Amino acid sequence: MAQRYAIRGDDALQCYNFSASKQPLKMKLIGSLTSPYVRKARIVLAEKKIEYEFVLDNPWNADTGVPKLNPLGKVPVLVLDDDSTLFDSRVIVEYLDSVTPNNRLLPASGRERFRIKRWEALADGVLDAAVAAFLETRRPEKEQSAAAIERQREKIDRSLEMMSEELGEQPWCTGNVFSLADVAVGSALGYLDFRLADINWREQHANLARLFDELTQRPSFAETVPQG
Ligand SMILES: N[C@@H](CCC(=O)N[C@@H](CS)C(=O)NCC(=O)O)C(=O)O
Repeated sequence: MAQRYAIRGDDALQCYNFSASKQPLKMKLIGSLTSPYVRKARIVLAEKKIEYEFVLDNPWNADTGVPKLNPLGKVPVLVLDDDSTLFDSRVIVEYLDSVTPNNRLLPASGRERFRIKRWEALADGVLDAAVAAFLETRRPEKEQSAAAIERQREKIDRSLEMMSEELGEQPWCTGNVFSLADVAVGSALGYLDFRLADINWREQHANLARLFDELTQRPSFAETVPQG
């Protein structure tokens, strides 16, 4: 099994590592322009300079094809050259980081790898809470629960507090090197601006604002700002 994975990794390297290559594009990312989890995958694809086809599909639409690719009915889904699929975003970004040595975003092993994965879990948890709070506000007004929204917002507040404390004055989340932690945190902060703009995280956490400003200068972030 491990060996097959390595072979697929090598194939992928040959197919996708050359942006000027005439090879047909075989990797497809299925997702929407609003999903922050899809954005995370798109940022990684851009940072790693991997060519792919972006197939727009909103899993909330009645005619969505997403459940055929992912029984959970969620995006992103990555369809590989042999038509096998990968989900969710954490699995996809780890796979993408492994198929080419360009701009590594995660060390292959060791404590630093898990420190970065913990940042990603924290940022994705902010997204889960923000998505839940946003969806609650989309329910008919008399069915909405203020307590449910508040519970999610407390998770966001506590997590931003931890991010800010751990970032401190470092240039990037885990120190001097840009990593998957920054991709995940940037996607989460961008989503708060997009869907829960009344959360004034910039005023409370000036260092997160400084990090976010730096991230938004990168083409990978600038080209994937949520729309819709
Ligand atoms: N943990 C998943 C979360 C993916 C997710 O929840 N995606 C949302 C879009 S923002 C979705 O597809 N929702 C459709 C649904 O829940 O039915 C990941 O990281 O990929």
